[in-house]
Amino acid sequence: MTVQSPALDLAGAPDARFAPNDLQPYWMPFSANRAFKADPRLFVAADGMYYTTADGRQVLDAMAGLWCVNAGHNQPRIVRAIQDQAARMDYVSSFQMSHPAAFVLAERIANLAPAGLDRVFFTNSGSEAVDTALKIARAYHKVRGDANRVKLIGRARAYHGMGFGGLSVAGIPRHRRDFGPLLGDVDHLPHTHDLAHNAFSRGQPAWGAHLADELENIIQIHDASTIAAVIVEPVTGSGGVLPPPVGYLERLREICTRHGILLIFDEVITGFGRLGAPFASNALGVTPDMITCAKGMTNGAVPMGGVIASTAVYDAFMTGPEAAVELMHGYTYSGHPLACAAGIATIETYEQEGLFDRGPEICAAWEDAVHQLKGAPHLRDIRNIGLLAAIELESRDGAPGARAAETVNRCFDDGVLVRVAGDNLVLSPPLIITPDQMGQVVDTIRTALGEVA
Ligand code: PXG
Repeated sequence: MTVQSPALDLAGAPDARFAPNDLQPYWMPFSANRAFKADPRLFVAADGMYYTTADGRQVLDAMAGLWCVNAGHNQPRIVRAIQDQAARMDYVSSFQMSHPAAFVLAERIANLAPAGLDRVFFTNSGSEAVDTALKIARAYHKVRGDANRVKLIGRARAYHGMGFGGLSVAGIPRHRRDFGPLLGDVDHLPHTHDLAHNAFSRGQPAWGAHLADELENIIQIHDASTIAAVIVEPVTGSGGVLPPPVGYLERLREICTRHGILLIFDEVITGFGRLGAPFASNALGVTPDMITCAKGMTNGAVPMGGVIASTAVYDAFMTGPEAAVELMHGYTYSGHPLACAAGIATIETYEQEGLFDRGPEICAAWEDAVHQLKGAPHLRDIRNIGLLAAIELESRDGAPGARAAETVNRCFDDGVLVRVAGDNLVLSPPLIITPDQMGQVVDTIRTALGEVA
């Protein structure tokens, strides 16, 4: 069926070349294309906490774009850095050549990451970061003469991007369903969400550390000598914001170390300030062997991702002939000059605005704000950690997710951008959100919940 696009009011488009005549050619990602094109939702400008829509409305961005604009939109320092770099040098390959900013950014990131994690491999997205980390894990064991270690362990409800590697270790069934066969040598831990034990937790739930022991069972089945790596999001993000139970990540760390298995934290969402510290690993005091990151790395302004590896992992590769390529992997745009310029300016912005230092204070205010929703209609759970939160709603009979989707649409009409994940409203505002804006988010959700059936 062809849907005719309605006429668009594009008063906000800066240039006639950017005003579409036809919405059909663009096959939109993760979108209901026909519904969107029948009723388009276009944004034309952004600043700080707000988007401006094509019809001139201001919308408070309670999602930091898509979990990425951690310092708020159009930060002047980042905008300027991108403009300057584009005018100076548009592109240079990273294969057997490079440019200074790539080294500066790697050094800055290494300084932010927990001690021992100080080698940075650049990618262009979180998906590429995850696939890169999984490949490094397998190659690491191989280069050390342990080539039998190939199996990868993920977790239920996990999101690790859309590459075949990331999808294979991920645990959101609807994402995996249409694309098999995925990688075969994979198993999954159970997730940690159980409302009988951890409903309405503030921060890390007290119950659930023992669920990490399931890794011991998985190891028994497969034998440790076949397992390359375990990958988890320290806080499950897209799967509905599930903070780790107290002690859970520590146990995973201990079990992996004992069995010679690499532990990868996928910090694509939790990295760069989301938990009030540079990484969740810093905030939660557990250090993996590799961190994958993206999103907040450039404040969303230029696509970029990366793998932060331990010195031990890196050093394992630095053993053959010096003229030989140690890792046969990389992308045309690895360490792209615009992304590196944006990345350096982003870290400077986080530091200048004190977003890491003020983290604990902002996160405490956020926790108080979202838990004020308790008592609103249809609620099953409220949970939070850092500047993340999920409001879980009762499912409507036979229509899972419908009530949450309607609520989110009402919030948008009332000027607040919230995201839906199944029956959850998920929130991930920029770290510059003020107490008043937190209040607006909560009031808007409360009103919307009062209106939906
Ligand atoms: N890992 C994690 C933990 C993520 O959240 C990725 C990897 C992949 O990153 P890229 O840059 O390749 O998209 C992500 C991305 C949603 C949603 O609906 C979340 C993401 C992407 C798209 C939609 O919450 N996270």
